[in-house]
Amino acid sequence: MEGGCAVAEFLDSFDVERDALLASLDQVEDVWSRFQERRALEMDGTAETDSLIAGEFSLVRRDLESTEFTVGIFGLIKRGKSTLLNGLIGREVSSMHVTPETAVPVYVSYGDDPEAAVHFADGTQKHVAVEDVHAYTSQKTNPMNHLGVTFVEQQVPVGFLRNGTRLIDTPGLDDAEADEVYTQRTLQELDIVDAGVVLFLSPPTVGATELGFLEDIVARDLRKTFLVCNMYPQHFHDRETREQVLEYVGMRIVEASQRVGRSGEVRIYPVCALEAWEARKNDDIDQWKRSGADRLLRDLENYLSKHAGQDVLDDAAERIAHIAELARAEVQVRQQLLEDPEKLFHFRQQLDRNILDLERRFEAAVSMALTEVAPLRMRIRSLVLQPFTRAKQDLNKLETLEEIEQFSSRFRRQLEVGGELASRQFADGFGQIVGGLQRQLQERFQAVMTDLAPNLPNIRLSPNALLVTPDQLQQLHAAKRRSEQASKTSAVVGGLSGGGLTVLATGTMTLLGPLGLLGGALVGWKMSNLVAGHRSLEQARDAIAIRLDEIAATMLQDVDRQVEQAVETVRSSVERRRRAFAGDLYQQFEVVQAISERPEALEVQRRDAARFVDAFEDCAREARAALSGPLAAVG
Ligand SMILES: Nc1nc2c(ncn2[C@@H]2O[C@H](COP(=O)(O)OP(=O)(O)OP(=O)(O)O)[C@@H](O)[C@H]2O)c(=O)[nH]1
Ligand SMILES: [Mg+2]
Repeated sequence: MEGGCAVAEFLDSFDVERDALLASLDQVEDVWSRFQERRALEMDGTAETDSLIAGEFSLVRRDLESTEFTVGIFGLIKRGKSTLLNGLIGREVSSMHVTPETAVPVYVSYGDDPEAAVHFADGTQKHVAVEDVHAYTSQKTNPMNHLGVTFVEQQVPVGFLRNGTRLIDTPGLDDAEADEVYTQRTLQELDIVDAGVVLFLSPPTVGATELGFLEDIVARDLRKTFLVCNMYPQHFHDRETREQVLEYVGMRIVEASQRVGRSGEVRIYPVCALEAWEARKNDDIDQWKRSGADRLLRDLENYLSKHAGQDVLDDAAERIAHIAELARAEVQVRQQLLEDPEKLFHFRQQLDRNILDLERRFEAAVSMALTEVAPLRMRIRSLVLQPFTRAKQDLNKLETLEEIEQFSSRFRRQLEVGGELASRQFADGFGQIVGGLQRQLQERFQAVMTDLAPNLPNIRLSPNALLVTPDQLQQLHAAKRRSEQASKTSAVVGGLSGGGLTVLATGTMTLLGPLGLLGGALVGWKMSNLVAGHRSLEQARDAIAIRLDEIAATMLQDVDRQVEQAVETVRSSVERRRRAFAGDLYQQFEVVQAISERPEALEVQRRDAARFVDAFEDCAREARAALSGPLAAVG
């Protein structure tokens, strides 16, 4: 049933806006390629330079086309998370049961045909039939996750997921198998998802665990948190009882937020997840509305399109306008030269000087920025080492081989989680360093352009333009895949892709790879072999202590290697950008020189340049105007 059809309204408007932006991107690209064709004709056989503008086209297109909004569903065990997810989707994508059920995170996103893949801790994945997914996600068939699954991914043809919304069901936070580090890690996901749905149970008590959990939740971003009081029918349909329950729960939440010093509006949605699920099965729209899921879904959609979605659109519109302005500036350089070809010689000398200067300044900026990498590397190294220090202390307290075995599986998880935290901190830290570098380079770039043609309007490059070339896009994609895998692998619930993308979009292509995965896998097979091979407790302990050191050393080597790679990527991309920039300019000069040698062509070319300047100006205006359409009316 399309109980979600009313819901799709917001997404439609997002899609309309996105299509409008893609159309205006096409337009700029079209004008640009006509301009390039001209240039190619004039240049007669000169290899095309690697233009800043061409690189930007593919980046903006990618960011617009691959939008992803992640909504995580969180809560203590048996709060009806899976039932709510299934209700929202209208299919049984996650199994439900009265006893602890969800053993691993379940990701659901859009696909024309239903499809499922299971991802394992060793980095492998396996495609399975959608009907067989529960064999991996259920506590019954995969108790204590002995299959080593990190998450399960499903694609379903459900309309409202089509714009890239991804839902994540998570195991209960207080799952007996989970330890503190695991729970903290899940809670951190709340910082990364675009929106979080947090479930509480209605029968009117909020226990100490739930209250503690609540404080952790409300200490975070309240705006994107949708608190759901999942009600059993007896409360749900008796209006007075329902209000009392809501008031009670509401008061506990307000108190909790006061304790952690948070203020702001707290929204609580009374929902009956079971009823929502049944409404979907029975295709009963009235029941669906009564269940409260209707309102929750609408508000969620509304929130996503107004915040996460609007950010994506605004950013793209601005970047498209910038590309058009950059192109216009490039034609304007040519226009000015055509006006007075006598100046060409003078300009060229000036450029020679400026380029040399630029080269020196770029190099200085890069070296300065990269000195900040050393302290960051130290921080990451100590983060990676933390679990080892604790593990060595714990090891001495273990009394039996069984305990050692349990210890090894717990340690493995801690390592995965710790590794993932390290990756994320590295991405943040490195992103800041690169961001600072970009700002400096941009100023240099602008200074050269202004020196060269003082009458040009300010040229602003999007932050990507200086550091990323089209052939680096591949690296970028590889890094993104790695970072996604790293986050999904080790976390209870993934969703780094939202955060990962943001980091990458600022030009960082250097997230640490799956450290946690590496550590986890090392511990996994090395430790179990050790325990099996040693009959005495002492021997096993000693062997493990030695092995821990080995694993730590391997991980640190991996950190160093990856940090060096990151530094190298930045260095070489700055160098490439600088060369491309100079190449573009010199090419312009050559074109103009060729034209000015044929006076009869000069007039035609002047008119032509003026037309291109106008065309790019129109493009920039239209890109900005594309957003003042339907969505602005909604907001
Ligand atoms: N009566 C009633 N039962 C519900 C409601 N929501 C969920 N349930 C039932 O509660 C049980 C637990 O639901 P699940 O969806 O498996 O809960 P969960 O939070 O995913 O549980 P874990 O994954 O084990 O943490 C199931 O038997 C559901 O049918 C509700 O609103 N009313
Ligand atoms: Mg569940």
